[in-house]
Order: sequence, then structure tokens, then C-alpha cells
Amino acid sequence: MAGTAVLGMAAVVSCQQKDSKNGPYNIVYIMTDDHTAQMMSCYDTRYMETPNLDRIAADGVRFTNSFVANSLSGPSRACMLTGKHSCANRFYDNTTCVFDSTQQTFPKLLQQAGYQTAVIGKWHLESMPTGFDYWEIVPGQGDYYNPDFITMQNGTVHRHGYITDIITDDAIDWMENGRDKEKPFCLLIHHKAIHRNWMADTTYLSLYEDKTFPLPETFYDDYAGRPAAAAQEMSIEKDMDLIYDLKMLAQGKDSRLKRTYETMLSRMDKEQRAAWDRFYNPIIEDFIKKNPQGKELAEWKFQRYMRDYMKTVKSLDENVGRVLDYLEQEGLLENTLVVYTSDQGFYMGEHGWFDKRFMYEESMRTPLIMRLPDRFKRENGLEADGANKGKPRDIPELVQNIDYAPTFLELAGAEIPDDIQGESLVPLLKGEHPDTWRDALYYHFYEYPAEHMVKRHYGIRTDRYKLIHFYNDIDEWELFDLQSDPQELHNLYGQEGYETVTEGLKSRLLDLQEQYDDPVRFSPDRDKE
Ligand code: SGN
Ligand code: CA
Repeated sequence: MAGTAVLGMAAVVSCQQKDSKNGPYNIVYIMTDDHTAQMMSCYDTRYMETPNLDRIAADGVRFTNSFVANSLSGPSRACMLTGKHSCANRFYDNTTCVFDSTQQTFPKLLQQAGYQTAVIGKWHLESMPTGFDYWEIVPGQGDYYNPDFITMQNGTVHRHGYITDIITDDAIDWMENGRDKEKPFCLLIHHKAIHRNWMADTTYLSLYEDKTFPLPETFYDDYAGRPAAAAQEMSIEKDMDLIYDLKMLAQGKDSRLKRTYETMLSRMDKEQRAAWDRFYNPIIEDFIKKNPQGKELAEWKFQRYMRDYMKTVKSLDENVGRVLDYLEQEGLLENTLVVYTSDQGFYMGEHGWFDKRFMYEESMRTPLIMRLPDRFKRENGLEADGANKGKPRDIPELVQNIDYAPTFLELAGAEIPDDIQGESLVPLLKGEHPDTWRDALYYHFYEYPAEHMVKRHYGIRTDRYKLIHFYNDIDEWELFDLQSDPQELHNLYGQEGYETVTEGLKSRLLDLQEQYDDPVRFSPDRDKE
């Protein structure tokens, strides 16, 4: 220990040479699972405060029209890594696909450009990560309590604690001790939270219990004119499991997912389990006493769902705060882009649902906020004046998760290969609004038949309209005017007066299917018959 002071001095000196403030930008990309914009106060103030996420937006930008290409974990991650739609990266669904890890991804291209790359947390692509100098991932969906991690040597290590804390600890540890500080870095922090079944850290179990949330206006949607919406199995009322999802272990009836929940509980140590039971047991007793039925039960489930989800977000927000504090303390904010997004959006009771998958707004949308490097802001004349300080700058253009890869490559000064289908967001980050920016987004969801029974569909979303085609064991079109019907309740397809709009959208849809080379296309001729 005697040499610590001397070593400390040396570290200060060499630190000044390292982590160059003028070199290529670092990227810290934080992606959560199933965290929807409704549950972030920088997007929506109705439900909960997320002060640390709001810090990211306040020092940067908030994309107000950010979407995914295929609203499901693995596919979304594959789109993000490759900058390509599912049809091009060939990871269509969570259940049958294995990511071809030999294909081009942005981490590999960043490595070639001299970056150190790392991914920590949920991976969910079946094959092992490639293109990373360091990785540690959770198997499959991972566990909230005392999770296992697969490490680079393919060994499984068991860790004690709550997953959101552990992922953050390891991410900070890699930035501090694991990386080569002479090189720019790109760190992907992939949280398991807020994925089902929303198991909160015991520290936060008591939060939000005094709150009662208004039911979303569409909670009792009857799905009239939308048969695919009617066929789903993701209803809070019918499909949300009392034991597994809402933790009512001994409420009398058994359930399909009881065993899964018990396995999760069995991972807890004595103290964690005691805190868990202390909190949930009185709620179980009260539930048994009240024995709600029908609408009362549906609404009881909604309230519990909201609370558990929010508690899980709370840990996430706190841990994002820790990452921001670390970057600030180390002087890294000068030269580091911090991105926060989710693998897709989520239903918080809208249409009566939980889960995602559909091309309808709540799940196709995904939050996207970025804290811009201080140097980037200075160099692009983006420093907020007094009045705007602390407020995010909104970017309204239509953006999609295939855009992240080219954005990071451009920021790194690397070339963007021609086969990347996304567009770099850098011009938008600089405050430009190019006339040539895309006017429509393409979407394609494949995982059917499968859990939640959301039928296969593809579609197009413009600023104003959405046209969806459900196919496979159904052949149904839906058209929504998002301006007059933002909740997507009134299917206008085939209605008088919408012929021209429909024709135009179909033709643009076909253009997009050609542009992205999607072999699944509708036949315009057959459809005219
Ligand atoms: C699990 C969940 C589903 C969820 C999928 C996909 N069921 O299978 O509710 O839709 O993951 O989610 S569970 O009983 O295992 O919790 S994704 O975000 O990974 O795509
Ligand atoms: Ca997800």
C-alpha cells in the first residue's frame, strides 16, 4: 500500500492522456426490455417520475416518433445490431431463429474502426455475441434475482443480487477497469428489466402502493372491425396470470405459470424471500377476502400490474443515474453519447392489454432519448440558451431502430456500408431537418402461431396514416387515420372516401417491401379483384 500515493499521481497524469476529449466519440447505449414511453416522465407525466432518464433527455434530444421494425426482443436486437430489417438479418422471431453471428454488425465495424466494444446483460439471440472485446450475457430472458451470466469463456457464473444492479455494476466496472483507456469505446448495457413478470427489487416493493391509476380509455376495447386484435391472448383480464404475473401465490386456484413463478422464488436467498413474503402476503390475504370478480377483478389486476411495473422501472432509473454519475465524475460526458431506448414499447392496459407485438402505436413506438456529447453540442452550435436549458430538444422525424447502427458508425467516423438499410440520425442530432428524410416506415411481425397469438402482419406508417395487412391464417387489412383516431379504434379500410388514401399507401408499402427486399409481399393485382 506504501506506493499508492505515487501510483495515484501516475494515474492522474496518464489519465490526462487517455480518454481523449477530441478523439472519436464514445457510445454508451442503454437498452431496456419492454420499457414503454408511457412510463417515463420525459415522455409522459401521467404515471411515474424517472428523474435519471429525464437527465439524459434534458441534456440532449427526445425523439417523438421513434419506432421498431418488429416489436419483439430478439428481432429488435437483430435490427439494431445490423441496421437492417428482419427480412435482411433473418432473425424473424424469438422462438425459431438463431442469429447468424457471422454477419455484419455495427460492433464489428466499430472494432475495425479502432473501438473497444462490450455488451453486458440480455442478449437473446441464441448464438453467442461476436464483435465484442468483452461480453457477459444472461441466458435467455435472465432472472431478476441472483441471476446466472454466461461469460466470454462460455462458463456460467452465478451472481448474488438484483439483476439491474449487477448489470450496472459490471458496466461501470468495465468502463473503469476492463477497457483500454487509450481507445474510444462502445458499451451496450442491455437490461433484463422491465420484462415480464416485473419482479421488483425488495428495496422498492413498498413504492406506489398509495396510487390508483386511471384506466386507459381503451381498456374495454371491443375490437369491433379488427378481428386480429380480437384474437390475441394478451389481455390483462383474461390472460394475465394471478400467480406468475401478479404474485398472488396462495390465492386458492392454481395456474399454468405457478411452477415458473415458484422456480423464480426459489432463486431468492432467505432474506430476499422474507422481504418478498412480508410485502405480498398481506396483499394476498386482502385479495382472498375481497375476492373480486368480473370488471372489478380486471381493474384490480390493472392496478397491481401498474405498481409492479413501476417498481421495476424505479431500479432501472436509479441505475441509469449511477452510470451518468460515473461518466460525469470521469469527465467522459464531454466526449460520450449516451443513448436510452427499449427493445420495443408495451401496452399498459391500452386495448385491455399487456405485451407488445402489434403494429399499433404503444408497441411499435419505442422510447429514444440521447444525451449528446458536450463537444458535439459545442461544435454544432447546439448549446441551449437560458430559456431552453434543461429541456430536451424534440426530434419529430420518423426514425426506427435500424437507424442506430449507421448513426453510431457515422459518429465514429467509420464508413456506413451500402447494405445497411437504416439512415444515420446524425443530421437530426445536429439540428438539421433534411427535406429528403423518409416519409414512411416499414414494419413486419412474424411470430405466429406463438404465445399471445398475435397474427403475422406487415404494414406502413406515415406521419398521418397506418395501413396494416394481417396474413397467414387470416387476410385482413386495417387502415387508421392517426390524426383523427390516435387510439386506432376505427378501421377505415374499405370505407367510402378512403379509396385514394388506401391506393397510395398500398403502393408505398409495395415500394418499401421492394426497397428492403422483403420476400413476403402482398399481391396488388389479387387484392384488386
Ligand atoms: C416470454 C413472456 C411473454 C413475452 C415473450 C417475449 N412469457 O415468453 O409474455 O411476450 O417472453 O418477450 S413468460 O411467461 O416467459 O414471461 S420479449 O421481450 O423477450 O420479446
Ligand atoms: Ca422486449
